[in-house]
Amino acid sequence: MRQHYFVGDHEYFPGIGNIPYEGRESDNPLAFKFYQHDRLLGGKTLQQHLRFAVCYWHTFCAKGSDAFGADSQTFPWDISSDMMVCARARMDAAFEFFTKLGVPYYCFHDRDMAPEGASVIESEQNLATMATLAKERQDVTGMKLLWGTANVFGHPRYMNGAATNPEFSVVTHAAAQVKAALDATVLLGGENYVFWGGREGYSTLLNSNTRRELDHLARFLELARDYGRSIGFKGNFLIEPKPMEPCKHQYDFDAQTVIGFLRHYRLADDFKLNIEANHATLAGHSFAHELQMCTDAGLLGSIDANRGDPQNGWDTDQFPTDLYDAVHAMLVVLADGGLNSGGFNFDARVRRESVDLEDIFVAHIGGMDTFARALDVAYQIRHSSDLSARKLGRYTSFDSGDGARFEQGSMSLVSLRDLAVNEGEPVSVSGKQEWYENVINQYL
Ligand code: XUL
Ligand code: CO
Repeated sequence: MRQHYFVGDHEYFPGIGNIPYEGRESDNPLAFKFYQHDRLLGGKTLQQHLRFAVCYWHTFCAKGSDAFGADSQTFPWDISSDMMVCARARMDAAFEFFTKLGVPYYCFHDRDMAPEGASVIESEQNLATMATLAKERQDVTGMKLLWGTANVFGHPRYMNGAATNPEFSVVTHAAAQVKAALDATVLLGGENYVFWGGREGYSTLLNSNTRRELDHLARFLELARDYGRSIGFKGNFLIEPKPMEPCKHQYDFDAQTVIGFLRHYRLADDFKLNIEANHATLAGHSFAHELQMCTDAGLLGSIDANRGDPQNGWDTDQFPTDLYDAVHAMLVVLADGGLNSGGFNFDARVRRESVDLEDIFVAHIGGMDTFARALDVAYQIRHSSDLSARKLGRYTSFDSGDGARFEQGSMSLVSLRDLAVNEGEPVSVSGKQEWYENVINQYL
């Protein structure tokens, strides 16, 4: 039986124990119906396939406020006007939650874990203190850090950007935060380090030199990489694309934009991408499309698992429950050989109206069950249906003869033209989209 953890005699989630696997027949809202962490599938346990992570920010910091209303949720770890006292209590609650839920990983921003101080030095000390405490908790529980990051978008000093701010003194503050967050990530054995460029974009071209700002962003990332490597960070640096919100236009718009940026600035050896489902849909793409663009480039780093709302045009960060969407995502992940050093981080929050602490458990259980089930379905589709073979079969005309020579680059435009003349009109070949779609439903 796995051990859950709480400090002293203070339990933040009383009445909730380790979340068990009870199978599909169970009516228990606090049990997994599909996620059985030690079940083997294709030589790996579900835990190894899915590498779930809980995020610190939505789960232990966000309290249900929106643009029109104040916090709707109260947390028992907000116990003092001294923010460091709250930070310690929040960390105890977080590790109790992680271990009761049974996830192997968590993720954090500097400011989720430790409050900003009155100076750079005080902020650094706050984070170092909390990271040391987190290290102790990790050692006791076996919890691991999937990634750390710095919140260089929330403070008003970043309103015109962090690394892309037109004012150099703001860039230096972003650097101070990223340095401290890298120090904490390395101390905690973080497997990745994320950059989400919340304010790295512009509101109007009238006041923005986009070329200079992009150069500054690349230079900043280069310096962060060099510092990270100098202190022993061996993991991937990850960029998390998002097209808009908070900026009208963000420089890390979508996967292909980021891949082009990384290659242009020669950063693609150290940086990969962290794909978030709701960011994909905001960019007008599907979640699976963004994952596919990354795997095509060999640059899929990790995943922020959530979903948007089809009727809303903003980042609602809901827990993923759409099985159909999750199956499409898992097909791409499995075709890429799995997540490697990435994971499924629930960058998601319960709704403003979900005010019971239990709701946080229920939400994560739902997300984990969704991906566990999607993994199973996608695995069966890959191994029992002939979907992959038929997809491969669509391209056989490039496997030999002139098609193969074209792929190898040994044909000219004129020789292609001559073949068109000689062979006449091609026979039309069905794309069979409906057949492919029916296979998904057959296995769901
Ligand atoms: C914002 C978002 C962030 C990043 C980390 O939309 O997704 O929480 O994941 O900064
Ligand atoms: Co995210």
